[in-house]
Amino acid sequence: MNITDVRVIVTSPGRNFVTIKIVTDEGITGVGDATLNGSELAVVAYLTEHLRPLLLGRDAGRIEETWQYLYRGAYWRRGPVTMPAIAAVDTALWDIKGKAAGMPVYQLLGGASRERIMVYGHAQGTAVEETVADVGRFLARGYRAVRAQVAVPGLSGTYGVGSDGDRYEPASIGLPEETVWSTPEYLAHAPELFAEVRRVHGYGFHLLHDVHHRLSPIEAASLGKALEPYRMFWIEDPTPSEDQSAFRLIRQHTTTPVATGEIINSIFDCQWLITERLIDYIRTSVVHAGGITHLRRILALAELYGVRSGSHGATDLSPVCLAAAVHVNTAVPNFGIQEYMPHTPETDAVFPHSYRFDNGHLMPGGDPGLGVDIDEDAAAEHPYEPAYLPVARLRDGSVHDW
Ligand code: KDG
Ligand code: MG
Repeated sequence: MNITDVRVIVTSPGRNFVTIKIVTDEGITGVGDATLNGSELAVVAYLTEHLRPLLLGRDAGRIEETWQYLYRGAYWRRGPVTMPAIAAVDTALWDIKGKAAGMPVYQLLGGASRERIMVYGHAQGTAVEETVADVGRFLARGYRAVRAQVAVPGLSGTYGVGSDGDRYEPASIGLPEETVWSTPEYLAHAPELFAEVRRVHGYGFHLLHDVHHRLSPIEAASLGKALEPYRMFWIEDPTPSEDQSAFRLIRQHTTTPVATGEIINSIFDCQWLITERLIDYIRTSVVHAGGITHLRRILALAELYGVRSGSHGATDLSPVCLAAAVHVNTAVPNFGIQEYMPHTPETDAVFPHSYRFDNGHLMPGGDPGLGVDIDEDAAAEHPYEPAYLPVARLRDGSVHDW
């Protein structure tokens, strides 16, 4: 079965997504997510100008060899632009193989290790009591795990707190929004939230928090220590995750579990974090970490060191990525948790899928392949709108990690 076409589809049903559809001479097609939030067209150019010519005429069944050809065969490797492009090709080829075999992809990965995928939802609020009430709403909907974020008084645009109720969408149309950050103000305020969440809702569910790369190692260590009484499931991205040795310092000071990896795109960028047991959860995703083939390799390494998966699943990871994540999560032995922000009905209409949410879990559908598609006519009704992620500055005007 040979590849006859690679279509790259850019659509914006409420937010931007880049999707590929690989077409074969046997009429079987497969889809892959290539969305890089705020830099979408860089991936589109890499796919259309550089990868598409390499794929036409190739055997669609040779998934591993194609991965090696696109990754090892390229002198310039890794990085946030090339890896989602390779990921999309890889994901689409797994979709095709599943359809050709008449099996859901998780069967090709070794079969189901579990019946359902535990997810965490995003509670947020502009004040502690608002977030506490939002956590209650998630628990009432059956969630077993909830991430809690609260605005820091006096800071504009705190990460994780949106203006439109349920969904936090950091990318904005036009040039980047600039937000103000102050670590001392955050560190003084944040622990109050977790104390209050546990006081009101107790300890019978998993509580998570995303620091979003803002702290120095010693600041992160002190936050981890301060949160120990609240028995967090994890603190996420306490420091910028490319600085792997920072996590050693955090580890030396706190037993609060640590997660990182949503911006990591290869096994080489988290090898040391895993083998030195500096983290508890690895958040690499199908789209940003080179597809099902490469994510599986990262998780196999992680399994040896007792590190569990906790894949990124914000709404900029499309339903195609989420479907692929559900298959990987169903199969791997060391699944931990899956982030889940429901997509809008507008997005779901463009990407019909068979996975479903039920009582705090995602359930894989039984369709052959990934069980997700893109409706190209519906996609065409939502033209691309250039958008950026925000930039953070300290009060003195200097640029900080967003
Ligand atoms: O595109 C960036 C978002 O995906 C990211 O800010 C979301 O940190 C995030 C999370 O944990 O979902
Ligand atoms: Mg995050």
